[in-house]
Amino acid sequence: MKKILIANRGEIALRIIRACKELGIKTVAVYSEADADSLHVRFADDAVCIGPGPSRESYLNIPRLISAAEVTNAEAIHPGYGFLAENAHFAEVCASCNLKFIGPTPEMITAMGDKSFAKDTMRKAGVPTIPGSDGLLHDVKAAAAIAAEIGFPVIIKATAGGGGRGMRVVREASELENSFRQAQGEAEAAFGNQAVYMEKYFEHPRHIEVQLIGDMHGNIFALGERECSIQRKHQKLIEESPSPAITPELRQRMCDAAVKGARSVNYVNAGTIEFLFQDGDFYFMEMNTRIQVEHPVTETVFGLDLVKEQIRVARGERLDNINPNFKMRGHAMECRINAEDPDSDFRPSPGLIKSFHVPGGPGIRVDTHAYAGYKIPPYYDSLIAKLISRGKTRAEAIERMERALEEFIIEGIKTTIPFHQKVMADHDFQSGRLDTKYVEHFFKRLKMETQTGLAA
Ligand code: MV4
Repeated sequence: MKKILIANRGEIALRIIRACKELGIKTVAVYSEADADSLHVRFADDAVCIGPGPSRESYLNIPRLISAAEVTNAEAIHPGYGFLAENAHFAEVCASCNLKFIGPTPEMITAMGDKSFAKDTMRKAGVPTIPGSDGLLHDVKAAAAIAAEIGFPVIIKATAGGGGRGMRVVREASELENSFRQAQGEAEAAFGNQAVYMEKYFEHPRHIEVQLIGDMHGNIFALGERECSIQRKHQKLIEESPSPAITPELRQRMCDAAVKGARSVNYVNAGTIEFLFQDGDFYFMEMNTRIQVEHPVTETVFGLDLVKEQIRVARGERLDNINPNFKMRGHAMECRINAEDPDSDFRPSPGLIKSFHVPGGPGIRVDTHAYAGYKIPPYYDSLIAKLISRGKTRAEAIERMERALEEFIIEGIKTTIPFHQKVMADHDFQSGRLDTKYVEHFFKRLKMETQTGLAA
């Protein structure tokens, strides 16, 4: 593999270019007209404009991406995350054009993209799943029977959904019929597929996921867990590894379950199994068939380069020859620095970055495509930097994060830095008391404090 086209933009495009450089592989950047000044265009060996046209659509234009690979003689395509990373059709087109798709097979992407089928597959492999319909719900009667069996509250999920899209919580029997029909209708409108399934609803779960990597020779490794409970509207804001909730025994069981599930589908390349964790038990939720935004957290505690490993396994190399003994050390944490105003409901804040100073020093890593003078276009997600800290202990990772957040200077736009500073100083966060309602409760507490402050 001598040349890879990167079908993405922003920090992940740079991240992939870095891995390629170290492996001696040439890179091709693609860019929309809005991204002509981007660093991925500057740092790649070749760059092809896949605009003009509305900016987001450029990176989703399969014929243009394939043409760009053909004219530059690229042999493989790395999709990054988002855009076409979990598009089975794209992976298939790549294969039919003799371009290696750096990721799992189209069949696996399709299988794991169907959330009910993925859950069935995992249950049959012996992975714990959430009690529920064990397959699709065909009518209201079936929905009522399952709900009566597992008890309210229940959640109805679109099988074509995922990542929090197409879900509906039902708290009592009287709401069931309406909710069922609404869920079906919304699923049809959003995904062109009305199929839904049902689960027992957990009120205060944590989101904990296990990183996997598999090669083409049947080797699959679990690289520990990431705690991802700090999210808002299904957008993660802070991730860390290890999770403060996970004991070595639990980690072993979770990793074993994840490997068992992945093995049952002969999984190859990087993937993640998301678990819902509550009251000491974990349950399969979804499998992501891509490299994720938060992969640096795992890289930091394992001391490896996941993007390089993705490329190596795509070349057919064996993982057991690369690193037979993956081991976790210390603690890592990631804050997503978004161009958003945390004081105004995280409203996007695109525009010109007037000054930009990146923190450094011991235990700090910053993955970013931004620089002073860079203009953040309004068309894409608002991630502008990932700030990753490492420490011997969780406390040290937090101290370094606090120090780095203070050093990070970004002028001209609003960012999530002040939010992260408040979270790092929060007692609940420091003691590891987290769940998926953390951000919501954090803002409620903040509001109460301001109100009592005003009253006094
Ligand atoms: C759930 C749940 C509670 N009970 N399923 C949201 C994203 C998608 N992967 C599944 N999600 C959830 N499924 C049951 N049975 C709560 C959520 C959920 C959630 C999960 C992980 C992280 C953040 C979340 C925020 C709201 C709801």
